[in-house]
Amino acid sequence: MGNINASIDLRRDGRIAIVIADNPPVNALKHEVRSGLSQALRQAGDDASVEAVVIACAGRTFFAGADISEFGQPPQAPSLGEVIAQIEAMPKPVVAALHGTALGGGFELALACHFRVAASAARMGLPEVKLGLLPGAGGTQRLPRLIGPEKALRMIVTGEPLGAAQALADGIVDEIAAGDLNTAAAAFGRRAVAERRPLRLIRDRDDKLIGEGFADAAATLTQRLRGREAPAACVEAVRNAIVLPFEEGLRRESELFQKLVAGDQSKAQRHVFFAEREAAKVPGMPEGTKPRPIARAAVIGAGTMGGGIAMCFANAGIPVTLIETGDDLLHKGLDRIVANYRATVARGGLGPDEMERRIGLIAGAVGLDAAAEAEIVIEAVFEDMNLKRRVFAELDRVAKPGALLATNTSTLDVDAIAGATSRPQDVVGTHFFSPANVMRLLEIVRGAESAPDALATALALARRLGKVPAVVGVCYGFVGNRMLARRSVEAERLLLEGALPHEVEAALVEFGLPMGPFAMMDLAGLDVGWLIRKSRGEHAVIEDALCEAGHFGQKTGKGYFRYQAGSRAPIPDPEVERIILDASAELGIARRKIEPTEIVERTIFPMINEGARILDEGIAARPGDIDVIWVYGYGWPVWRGGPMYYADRIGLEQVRDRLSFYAGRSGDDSLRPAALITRLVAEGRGFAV
Ligand code: T1G
Repeated sequence: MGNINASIDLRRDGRIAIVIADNPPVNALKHEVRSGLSQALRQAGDDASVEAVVIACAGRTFFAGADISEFGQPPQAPSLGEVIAQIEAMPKPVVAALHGTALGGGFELALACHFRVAASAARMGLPEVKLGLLPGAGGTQRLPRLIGPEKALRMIVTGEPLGAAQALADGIVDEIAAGDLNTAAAAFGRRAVAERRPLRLIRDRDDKLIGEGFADAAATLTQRLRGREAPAACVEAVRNAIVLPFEEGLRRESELFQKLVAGDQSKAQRHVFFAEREAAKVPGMPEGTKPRPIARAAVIGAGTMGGGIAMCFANAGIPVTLIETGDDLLHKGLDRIVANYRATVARGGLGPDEMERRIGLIAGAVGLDAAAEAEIVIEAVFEDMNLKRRVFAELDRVAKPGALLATNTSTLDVDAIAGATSRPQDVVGTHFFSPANVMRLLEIVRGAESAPDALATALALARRLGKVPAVVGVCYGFVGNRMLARRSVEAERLLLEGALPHEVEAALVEFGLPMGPFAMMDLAGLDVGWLIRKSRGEHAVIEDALCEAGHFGQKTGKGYFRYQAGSRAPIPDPEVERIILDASAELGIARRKIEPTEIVERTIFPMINEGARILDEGIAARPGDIDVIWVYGYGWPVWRGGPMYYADRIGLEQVRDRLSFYAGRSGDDSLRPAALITRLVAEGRGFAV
């Protein structure tokens, strides 16, 4: 409880006024915080005994930005812009004391202060673009004036924060606090007064506003951000800083911001922001459930997935043992890891010393006994139930009591795997996505007997590995792959009825996916699915024919597309088109022109339909969990919010009616609208509303 209002306290350190905000958990700049700040600044400004002011925050971080949950609500004064104008009008030095993550509006507020003192571990940045926005409180006009347009644009378009040391080097902060932050900030204020340092505002600087190289930097930074509105708006706003007077640039920034905040893309990205945080909360998890400690890990299987998972542990500083059945396979796996790290270093994504440190955390071993010391063991062997059960039966013998036993299966029954042990309460699924050291999603599978603290341990581990967790129940393919299977069936049908692989790809890439079903299967390898179909007695007319013709995908240089050596660019293949036309003819199907709209509907609506079944069965707890799985695991465009959010946006009635139409035309009952969709439409509701 502050003395200005519930969130703001005004204290004194001699002749220094210290304004302290306290709005846990991240000091979001909600209305109460802004009005309390405004009052405190007025008070400190009017008090002749105050010679300088420090703005600081209690808790784990300086202001982490505007309160995202206030967006779309009626604006309440003072706005952040008004508080910032008040700071700039202060007749005495204002020093921002930065700790934790000074982000968005919080960092913009700091840029309006005369000086910035940071804790050594502080990070600062403008991540608004990740919410489909741009910095709306002057960041696009002040930051370029401080560090130059190119550097500013990089921070704004990537949304990535800077560490305190780099911020000092770039002249963003004036000092790194040696001891207590607020004390250092107050001392800095005192020195500024004593040395009569000019109260120079960033808004008045233009010596760094050089436009040379800006256009190239903008093109490079935005080339991979196809379909998104916010990056282009960021470029326009920063360009304005170069060509327009400050106030005009500020006015334009605000116009661009208002347009984006009211737009569909930002609403979708804000949905994903909150859904991602909700997904980490497991309904029914007993209050106070503590995760088990993990100091050491083991990974069984040094294949592509096993190697990537081992890198996740090393990247997080956790020692890991990679275990194989023989030296050859082990060294092949370790060599692949070293090659991956070397490639990252070559791209400038990692320093050579840091690479050596991480490689040093990965040990290799032959035989499961090497897993005896680990607090977590992740099995990543070939996708075969008997093999996995054998591994778990052996792990049950060697792993220490209380170790978390996890399987990286992407489809199989986790309860059946757990059943091979005497400790099913310690078994969960941890489904990583390829490449495991890159993809951010971790689908955590809750077995029928998984203990709450086993789940809590997997969730806490996901955070340590920098993954976005989503907890799902046991069923074939869990959430993501189960929905994907529906898309694959329709994708094959589209080819039989008249579409060609490049047309399906084009429609889904235009929709915003990084690639369509066929390029994705070529990347994963068609032989994997072929073997699984054979083991389940299932058939895919065209894909089976391609496999029989040796078209296994990128690994054989040909799949649904052809690939030139060293390139992943899919090239239409006349041989594939011949196989497709022959298959249609054999089935007596009269081919027809299929429009992109139909391609999108027929590949996405069946997934939404399956998502509804998954929700109804309780395999996923919330529609937002499904959205998070698709955004972080399958490249669903974040600015479309996820398949379930998308369904609500276009209207469930539309989805229901199109599904009914396609079910009727194809005779495939699995396309009939799921019971949940029918129910929600009848109640005039959507998945989330
Ligand atoms: N507004 C509202 N709630 C927020 C919030 C925010 N800015 N940031 C976090 N929360 C909630 C979050 O939902 C969760 O709630 C809890 O705080 C802990 O968050 C004008 C327009 C700061 C790095 O984009 O990146 O300023 O689930 O689990 O992992 O230009 O939160 O507990 O109920 O994420 O330690 C710009 C967003 C806003 C930063 C901390 N700022 N936040 O990570 O905790 S736009 C951002 C983060 C803006 C101006 C513009 C992270 C974090 P709950 P958490 P964390």
